[in-house]
Amino acid sequence: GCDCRRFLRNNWLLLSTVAAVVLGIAVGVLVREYSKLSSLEKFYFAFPGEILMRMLKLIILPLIISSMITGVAALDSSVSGKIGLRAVVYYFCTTIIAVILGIVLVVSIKPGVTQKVDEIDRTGSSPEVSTVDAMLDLIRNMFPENLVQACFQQNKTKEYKVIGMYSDGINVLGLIVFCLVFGLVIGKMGEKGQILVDFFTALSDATMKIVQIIMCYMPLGILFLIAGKIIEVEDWEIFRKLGLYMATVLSGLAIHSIVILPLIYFTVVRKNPFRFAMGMAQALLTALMISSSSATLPVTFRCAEEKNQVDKRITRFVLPVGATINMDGTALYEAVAAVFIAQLNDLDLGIGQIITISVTATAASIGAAGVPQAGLVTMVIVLSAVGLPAEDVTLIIAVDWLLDRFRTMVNVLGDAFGTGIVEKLSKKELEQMDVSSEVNIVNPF
Ligand code: DAS
Repeated sequence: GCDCRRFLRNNWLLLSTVAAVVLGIAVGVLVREYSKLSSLEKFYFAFPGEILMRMLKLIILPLIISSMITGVAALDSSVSGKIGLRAVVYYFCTTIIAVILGIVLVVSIKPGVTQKVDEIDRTGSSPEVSTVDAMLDLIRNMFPENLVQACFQQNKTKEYKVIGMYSDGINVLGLIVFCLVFGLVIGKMGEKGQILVDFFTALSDATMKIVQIIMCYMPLGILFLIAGKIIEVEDWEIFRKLGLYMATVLSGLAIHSIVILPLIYFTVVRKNPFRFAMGMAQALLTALMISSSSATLPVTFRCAEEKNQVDKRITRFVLPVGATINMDGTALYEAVAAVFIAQLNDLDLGIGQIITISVTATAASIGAAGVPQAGLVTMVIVLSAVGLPAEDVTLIIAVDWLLDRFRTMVNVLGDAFGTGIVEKLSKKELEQMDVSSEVNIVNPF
C-alpha cells in the first residue's frame, strides 16, 4: 500500500525512463522488421529524441558556469585547493587503474590476433593529428582567448587541430578554468563580491529548476532516441566480426564499474557502494542512452544531490570538472582499442610501447570532450604515438556507437563515486566551514 506508493512517487522518473528504453527497443525492432522507412522518414522518426538532446545541450552552459562559480565561491580558497587536489588525485588514480585493467585484458584475451586488418571493412574517414598537436590543444583550451567565443567554439579552426575536444561547440575546459578563478576571486571579495555570488546562486537555482522540467520530457525523448538508433544502424554483421574486441572492452568496463570503483568507494567511505550507484541510476541510464557525459551532467547533479545527498559544495565543484577530465571508461577503451589495432597489424608491442599507450590513453581521455564518440577522435593520438596508422581507427568506427554508450556510463559513474569519496575525505573541512557559506547554496527542489 503506502510503501509501494512512496516508492512509485520517488522513482517515477527512473521507472518511466526504463519503460521508455524497453518500449523504444521494441518499437525500433518492430519498425525495422515491418516497414521500410526512407532515410528522410528515419530522420523524422528520431525528431523527439533530437529535441531532448537539444534541451540537454542548451542547459550545459548556464549549468557549468553557475555551478562552478557558486561552488568555488562557497568554499574558502584554502579548502577549495584541498578539495580540488583530492578530486584530481582520485581522477588520476582511477583513470590509471582503468588503463592498466584494459591493457591486462586485451593482452591476455588477444582479440586482434586471430583476425587480420583486411577482414574488417573500413568505414568512414579518419582525422589527422599528432600527439604534440593534441597536447598543445589541450593546454590551449584551458586559456580561451575570448570568453564569448569559448561558448561557441568552432570545432576546427586554423590553430586547433584536434576535434572532439569541445562539448558541442563549448570549450568546457576553458570555461571551467575561468569560472574557477572567477569564483575564487568573488568569494574573497567579501561585501563587494556578495552581489555577484548572489547573482550566480540565483542563476544556479533557476537552471536546476529548468533541469527538472527537462527531465519530465526525458522518457519520451529517450524512447524515440533509442528506437531511431535501432532503425538507423545498417550493419549488424560487423558486431559478429568484432565480437571478441567488444567483449574485451565491455568486460573491462564491467570489472571497473562493478568491482574496482565500488571497492575504492567502500574502502574510503565505508558505505554500500551499490546503493550509491543505484541512486545514480537515472544518470547512468541517461549516459547509456545519449553517450555524452556533458549532456548527462544535469541529471548527474540531480542524482548526486537529491538521491545520494552529497554535499552541494562538493558536487558543484567536482562534477563539472569530472565530466570534462575524468573519463575512466574512455581511458580503458582507448588502451584496449590501441592494442587491438596493433594486434590486427601483427605488431608485437614491447613494454616501452605499452607504457606509451598507457600514458597517451590517459592524456587522450582527459582531452576528450564529453560528447558522443569524442574518444574515437582522440584515439588517433594514441595510435600515432606508437606509430600505428591513424586511419586504422576506421576499423572500429562501426561498433563505436555502441561501446561509446557503455564507456560514457562508466565515465559518469566514476565522477559520481568521486563526489562521495571527496566528500568523505573533506568532512573535516566542510564541518569547520562557517555556516554562512552553506546558506549560499539553497536547495532549489
Ligand atoms: N562519449 C564521451 C563521454 O561523453 C567520451 C568518449 O567518446 O569516450 O564520456
